[in-house]
Amino acid sequence: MKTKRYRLLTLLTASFLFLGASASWGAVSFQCPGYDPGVDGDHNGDGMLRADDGEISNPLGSNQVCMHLTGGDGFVTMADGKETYIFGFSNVTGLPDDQVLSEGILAAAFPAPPILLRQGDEFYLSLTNVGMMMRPDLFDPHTVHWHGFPNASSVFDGVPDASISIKMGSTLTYYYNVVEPGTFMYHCHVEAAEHMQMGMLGNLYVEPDQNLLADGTSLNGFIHQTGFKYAYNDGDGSTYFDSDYPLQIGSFDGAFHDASISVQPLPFANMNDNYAMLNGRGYPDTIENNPLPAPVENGGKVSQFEDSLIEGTAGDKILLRISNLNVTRFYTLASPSIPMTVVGKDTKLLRSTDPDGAGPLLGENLYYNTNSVNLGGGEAVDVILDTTGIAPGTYFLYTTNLNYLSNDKEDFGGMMTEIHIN
Ligand SMILES: [Cu+2]
Repeated sequence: MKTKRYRLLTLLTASFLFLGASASWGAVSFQCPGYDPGVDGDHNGDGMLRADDGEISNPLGSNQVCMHLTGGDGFVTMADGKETYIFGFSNVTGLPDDQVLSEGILAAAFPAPPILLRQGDEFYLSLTNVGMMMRPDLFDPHTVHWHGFPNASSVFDGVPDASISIKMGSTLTYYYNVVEPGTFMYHCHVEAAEHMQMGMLGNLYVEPDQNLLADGTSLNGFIHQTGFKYAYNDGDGSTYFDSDYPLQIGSFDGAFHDASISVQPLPFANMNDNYAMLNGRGYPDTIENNPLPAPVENGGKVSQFEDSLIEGTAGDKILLRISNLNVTRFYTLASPSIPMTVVGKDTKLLRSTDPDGAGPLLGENLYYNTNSVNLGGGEAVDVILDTTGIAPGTYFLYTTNLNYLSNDKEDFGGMMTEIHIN
């Protein structure tokens, strides 16, 4: 009884502190230089504001891109129907500052909103910490750490010990000069084992210059054709693809998430994931080509936007941008029917440097063919599926850790999706 009363008192005190804090700090501020909230907006609905899409009136440069995220909590629905408590990011780009708290609270998305940039972009990312609505006793800060990004300034690196972390009710704008293409990923770096297990993980990748040239112009001796897309600046067209799919592999420990909402000691030493997922869903939710319905607990806010259904026409080259931000284990992902060619690893084109030092493009080609890839936390690979000669039909991409083809106790689920070839 004493404990219960104490907990209630703590919650009430924390709530008052939170309300007081948000009122007195008033610190939600979306910093996007040249952005005119009365005129500008996310016209193409990609969740970002781009100067070269005409979405920022007076940008500092033509490659300026802005985005506004919140960090907080919310719920997702596992493929077996269980509502699960998460920490996460949500996208509030372009919202008036005075609506950010109400829209960002209980809106945590899993995976986090995807970030798609182009080589040469200057990226302004504002993060507002809206607090944990279900855990007013928690005062956790959040950050954005762009994994694998060569950050010149540790201030913007998001590692709390070496930079700034963002307290409840506050906003920080990160700045990135995007110099390298490839498949990256991002996550909150505060109490990383906890905040990452709880869901603060997102897809992030950068298109290479080779995609962005005018028709007929060349880069590294390679002539560009409008509309053609490549994974890297390969100089020979060998990373060409028709369509690309970000695939975040990972898993949740349901008991850890339950302990987190019921204010129990967190079982770090026993962390044992029982929901293996692709883009935050277990099969068959992975092939649901729409956002999943909003969990009841979220008050109607949708939290699972990304599916993993892969579609193409026979002959297509399909690029899979696979990343793993899981905190517990390695996973293997296999495509037994459609050959995989690994062309990139951890944001690097798989090619040796040129022994003459004349340039990396002249090095030895290190691509390899396989039918499975194995990734630990923090690793990424770029895989091209070549569907030449593949008969139309349904194929599977799944983990060969066969016990993870399940949604907790429900069999035939977990880390699996379908490839539909027309
Ligand atoms: Cu966090």
